[in-house]
Amino acid sequence: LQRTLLPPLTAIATSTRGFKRRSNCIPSCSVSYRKFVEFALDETTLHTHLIPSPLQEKYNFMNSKDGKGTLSMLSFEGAKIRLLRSLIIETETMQVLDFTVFPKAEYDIPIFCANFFTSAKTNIVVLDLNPLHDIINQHEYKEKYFKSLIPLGLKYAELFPWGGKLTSESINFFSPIVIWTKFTSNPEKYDILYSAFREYYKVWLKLICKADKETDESQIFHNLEAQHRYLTWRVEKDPGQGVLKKLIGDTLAKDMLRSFLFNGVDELGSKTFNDYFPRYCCQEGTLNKKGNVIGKSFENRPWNARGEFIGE
Ligand code: BLA
Repeated sequence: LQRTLLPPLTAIATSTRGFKRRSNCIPSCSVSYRKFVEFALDETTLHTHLIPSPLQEKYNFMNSKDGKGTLSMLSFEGAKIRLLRSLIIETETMQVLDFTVFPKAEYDIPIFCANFFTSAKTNIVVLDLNPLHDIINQHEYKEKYFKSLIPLGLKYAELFPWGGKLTSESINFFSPIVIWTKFTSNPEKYDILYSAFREYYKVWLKLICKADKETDESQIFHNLEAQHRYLTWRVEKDPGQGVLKKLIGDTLAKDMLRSFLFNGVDELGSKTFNDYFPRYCCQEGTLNKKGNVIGKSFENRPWNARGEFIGE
């Protein structure tokens, strides 16, 4: 089935792969994130059946406003997968991958998250199995999913040094094996990033394959609310928003964030950003758009080699 779904992507790939970027090649074009998505889809369909998401019809391909860039979107659903979606942005100066898989609320497994931003100068990378529940204070959830993965995290923590300070709230959405890094463009690093992506994705697939369906209504609600909180955070605070707005304009960018990238934010719950993140509320009670009431923290990796949180 997936093969029959791939042609649009492949067609787009062939039409853009050989195009003029090649002649005025800049460092950022040494990477294409298409093979990452192709790997993930192939690997997923080895284990489970994927069907196209209803979102696919509306969100598939767009040109940027200046006509120089493309945005390619794919989305699927599966028996245990609420939404698997990817966005690839390719312009003359930048390559972006935003690939996330949201499990259904009956499963408390982490959210798979790969966000890679590549420009001529720099790469900004987040690759993680974002925990659904608090792992800093909740040992049970951490033991259940992350204990056995610490060696994997350590291997890549050495290859990809900590990317430095980040919005402090983000750390609650990251796991002890998060790869949060920045590096200057370099083909070897992309190869390592590709292996990391494949390893992390395979590990995540194992988790979802093994996961038993939750039947306790209150636990399902707890999972649902955690996913809604996550979506609410990302719709509001995703650092990629500025780039998206520049490429396709405010209205389309907003629509893409709410209805495609973080689909579910308007359906899975009714709490607002202020309900979930009251500390972000400024004095007048309106949201601080600049984003940094809490500020940036964690200059260094806040987990030790045993995967224990050592941030303040
Ligand atoms: C920067 N992206 C960042 C940073 C993080 C992330 C932590 C560092 C700056 C900061 O913390 O504000 C990513 N943050 C995440 C993720 C989660 C989170 C994945 O909380 C999940 C819970 N990045 C993208 C996309 C684009 C992008 C799609 O994922 C572009 C379309 C760009 N990210 C981007 C840019 C920066 C950035 C340009 C640097 C600019 C900045 O720091 O604001």
